[in-house]
Amino acid sequence: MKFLHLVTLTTAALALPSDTRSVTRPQAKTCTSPKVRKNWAKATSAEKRSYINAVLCLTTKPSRLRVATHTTLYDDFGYVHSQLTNPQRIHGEPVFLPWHRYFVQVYEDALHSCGYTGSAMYWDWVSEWAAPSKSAVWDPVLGFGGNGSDSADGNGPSKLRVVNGPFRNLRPTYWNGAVDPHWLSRDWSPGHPEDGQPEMIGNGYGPGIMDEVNSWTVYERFHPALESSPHGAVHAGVGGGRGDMGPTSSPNDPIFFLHHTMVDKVWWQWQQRDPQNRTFAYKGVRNDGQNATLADVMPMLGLAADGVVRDYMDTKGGALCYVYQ
Ligand SMILES: *[C@@H]1O[C@H](CO)[C@@H](O)[C@H](O)[C@H]1NC(C)=O
Ligand SMILES: *[C@@H]1O[C@H](CO)[C@@H](O)[C@H](O)[C@H]1NC(C)=O
Ligand SMILES: *[C@@H]1O[C@H](CO)[C@@H](O)[C@H](O)[C@H]1NC(C)=O
Ligand SMILES: [Cu+2]
Repeated sequence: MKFLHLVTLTTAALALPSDTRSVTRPQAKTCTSPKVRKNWAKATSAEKRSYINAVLCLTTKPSRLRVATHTTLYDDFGYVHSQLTNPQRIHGEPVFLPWHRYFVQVYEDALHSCGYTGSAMYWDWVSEWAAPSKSAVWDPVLGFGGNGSDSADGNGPSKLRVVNGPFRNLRPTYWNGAVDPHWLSRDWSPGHPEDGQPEMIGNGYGPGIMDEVNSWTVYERFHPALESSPHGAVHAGVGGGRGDMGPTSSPNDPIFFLHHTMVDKVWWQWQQRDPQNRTFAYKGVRNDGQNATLADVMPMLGLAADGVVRDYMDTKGGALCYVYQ
């Protein structure tokens, strides 16, 4: 099964902020005490509370992009991801992994500006594939709330509002590329036991698929395997057709960042299995037909400085300083 990109863009692009700014390369620095990224399920209550409060705080900070009125720093993430998907510049090509690695770091830095002192955290969907709906990440108090509801909820039938948890009153501005304020939505894919398919497309990110993904020894085969299933299956399993994790504005759902931190962890583990060969392994064909290189620029549209791929390959060098637990 392939779950490539889920929803085609139909909405008109908003005005694109200037894309001609210069790129800032990080100062060469040594990473002596890397931050440790944790599994949400194993974090303390205090860590979870602090993370959740910082996410809510992002909705009170001014937008860095100011492309539409009444948007916040929270909305900037969905906007940037959406704009870079239409036309497609960050999926289905080698930059998928380093771009999302950088994006998660930009988000972690934004959480720090909101008082959070910890590191990005991940949802370990590999070990929870058989019953993903039971994961600690969906806890209504110390988590992200659960499935959306199709009862009258103020969103209309096209989006299923999340009605519990700390984000039940979260109101993202964008849906795909359009201004369309709505309540945070999820539409967990139901299981189909008759087809042997568990809830939330769990078999798309279970150990069988992961063995296959991890069996690739070169980046140009490993990257597309990781991007389709598990990555795409988790988006589709959580977002369904009527949830924020489906469309190109998927960073609207705060679980996006725990999902992408896990994607990053899978890549990191693959790099760690042969650091000499794999830390800077980066190859494949870009969507513009050119060969990818470590000098490729990763746009952030003003949310942060544009980055250079080379600076985001090693999590303990270049612009980064973290490891996974
Ligand atoms: C999520 O909620 C929707 C709407 O009620 C429902 O159709 C779907 O089966 C639910 N998914 C799961 C996995 O419970
Ligand atoms: C790196 O890859 C090459 C070619 O695939 C292989 O011959 C070599 O043994 C690998 N190096 C290490 C340290 O595994
Ligand atoms: C990409 O690299 C391959 C060799 O790895 C080469 O054969 C091909 O011509 C290059 N393509 C472009 C568009 O430069
Ligand atoms: Cu993405």
